[in-house]
Parts: sequence; C-alpha cells; structure tokens
Amino acid sequence: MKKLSLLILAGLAQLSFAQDMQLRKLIPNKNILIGATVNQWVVANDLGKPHYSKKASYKLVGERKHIDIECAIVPKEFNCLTAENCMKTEVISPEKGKFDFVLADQFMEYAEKYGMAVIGHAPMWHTQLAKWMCRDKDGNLVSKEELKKNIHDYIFTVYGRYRGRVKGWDVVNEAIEDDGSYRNNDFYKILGEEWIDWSFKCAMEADPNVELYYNDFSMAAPGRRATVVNLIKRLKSKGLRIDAVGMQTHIGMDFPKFKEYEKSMQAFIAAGVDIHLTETDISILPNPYTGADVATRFQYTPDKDPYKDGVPEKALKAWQKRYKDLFALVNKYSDHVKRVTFWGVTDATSWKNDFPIHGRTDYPLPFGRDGKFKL
Ligand code: 9MR
Repeated sequence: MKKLSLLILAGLAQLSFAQDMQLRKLIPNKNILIGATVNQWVVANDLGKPHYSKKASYKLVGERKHIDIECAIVPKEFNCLTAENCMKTEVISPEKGKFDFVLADQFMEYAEKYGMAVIGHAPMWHTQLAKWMCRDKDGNLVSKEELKKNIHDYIFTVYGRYRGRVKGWDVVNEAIEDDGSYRNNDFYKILGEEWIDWSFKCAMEADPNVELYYNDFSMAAPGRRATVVNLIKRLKSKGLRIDAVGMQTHIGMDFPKFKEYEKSMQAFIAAGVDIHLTETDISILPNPYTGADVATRFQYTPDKDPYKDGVPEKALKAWQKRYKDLFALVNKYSDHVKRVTFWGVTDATSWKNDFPIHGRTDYPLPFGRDGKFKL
C-alpha cells in the first residue's frame, strides 16, 4: 500500500513538473521517457547539502553558476534521471565489503523529489571499477569463484538497497568491441563470456521486477551489433532476462551513418528487446575518434577546437539536422524505443568538453551554456 501511494505520488509529481518539456515536441510519444544524467553538484545544490566527494577525479566541469542553471532546467525538462558517476563500483564500494551510499542516496532523494524515473548506471564496467572486484591485494586476478561471489554480493547489496525505486539497471556496460569480439577486460580474463551471463543472473534474482539492460557505445558497428544480438539470444536461451539494449549514442557530425544505426535498431528489436538511447550527445567538433572509451585521448591543437567563441549559424543548422535525423529514427520505431536520455544537462558541464581531446569547447546537448534550448 505504501509502495502504491509512493508510485501515485511519483506519477503526480512527474505530471506537474515535467508537462512542458521542450523535447516532447520533438519526441511526441509520451511513452518514451526523456532523461538526463545529473552530476553530484546538481543534486547537492538542489537538496541544499554540502558537496561530498572523496575522489579528486570527479572534478566539476564548467563553473559554479552552471549548476544553478542546470538545477532550474532538470525538473522542467526531464522525467527520468541516470546517475552520472555516483552508482559506479569505485564510488559505492572503494574497499571490499565496505559500502558508501552517501552520493547514491542523495541522487535517489533528488530524483524522487521530482517524481523522476531512475536508471541505475554502470555497476559492472571495466572503468571506474572497484579494484577488489577482479584483483587481489597484490594485483593478481582473483579466481573464478571469487569473482562470481564478488559480483553476486555487490549486485545483491546495491540492487537490494534500491529495490522498488530504480526502474532499470545497466547491468553490464561496454563489454564488446567494434569488431564484435568480447572486450578483454579483467572480468573476461577470469570468466570469459560467462561474466556477462552471471551478472544478468544475479541482477534478475536480486530484483525480479527491475528492468535489465546491456549498454554500449558505437552500437552502429556491424561487428558489435552481431555480438549484441547473439548475447541477447544466449541470455534468453538460458532463461535469463534482458529487457532492453542501451544504445549510448555518443555520436558526431559524420559518424555513425544513420543507415547503420537503424540496422542495429532493427536487429535488436527483432531479437526481442526494447531500445533505450542511454547517453545521447552529438559533438559538433571535428573528432579523431568515434568511440567513447574514456582511456582513448588525443593531443589538443587549435584547429580541433574551432568554436571557442561560439558556433556559426551554418554549423548550428547542420548540428540541428543531425538531431532531427536521430529523432526521426526514434519516432519511426517509437513502439520499441522506451527512453531517450541525454548525457548531461547543458553544454557547460558535458564530458565532451574534455573528450577525446582535453580542454575544448563543445556543444553536444539540447541545452546551451546559458540554459537556452537549441533545437
Ligand atoms: O560522464 C562520466 C564522466 O564524468 C566520468 O569522468 C567518466 C569516467 O569514466 O564516465 C563518464 O560517463 C561514461 C559512462 O559512465 C559510460 N559511457 C561513457 C560515458 C562517457 O565517458
């Protein structure tokens, strides 16, 4: 009963806060959630809490004033939130057996305050991974049994804590390469492909009602597409549940070809899952790299940073057309696309300003540095 009233309250809050979403004009099907990822500064600022972070690596991109702008935008323009960093393993469990839920709890409180659906992001991922998950104190890979236990215990603790409050989890993140081979990360070195199946099994048992997703970037790559389809089939044949594929959609002006992107949408739908656009942004800058693997970096040169002082009309029009073409696909497959989430709130704090080249000025999101809608 308590859960039911909470759900009704959440629904009402969603209606009252998010009924004028500007993106809804471009994505009219109301069944499609329109989401953003928020960082811990937005959350703490809104809740009036002091900033809490033990990790110096989570630096604020942008300036303090941008956080106020983002705080004003989020409740009006989105009805779904993904945690940018606070639900990753190195944040939640920096040491084996110890858990720090301060930031994740604040994130939940913030999302629930505005009746937003919540997506749990990136528990099992080779980046921002708690060291103890796959390695022992001497840095050696742990045994198969130990890794399975580590994954199991972590998933049960974290999914268990937020059971009934998180709508869906990115169970496994970025486990496949462009050519369709499995990424040779520590999970894979220890367990082979089974690490993915085991994670889904644990997730399904830890919260039988939560949605489960496989999430990756460069999903238009034919090799990755084929392996994702095989993965969906394998999981299903083992009686495991996978509800949707997360197409991250960190894309640029000239990659990927939307024809290839559409082929992937069709292939995933045919394999029997929904599609979520989970980390959408369209970089307007020239890009030497089409992936989103954070370990890949390139040297800054001024010719790669052409819009420091603003975007000329022609370039802006071309960028708007890219979004229009992407949304045309979302709307074409709107029976199967259940969510479009943007990776950030405004250009000011987007990770793209530092990736794959540090210190550039990018304009990848629907809302600009001043908070104005650009589409
Ligand atoms: O936006 C996140 C950024 O703040 C972190 O520094 C970075 C570190 O890995 O992760 C970013 O988010 C990533 C997401 O979790 C998974 N897909 C790629 C995203 C962009 O790197």
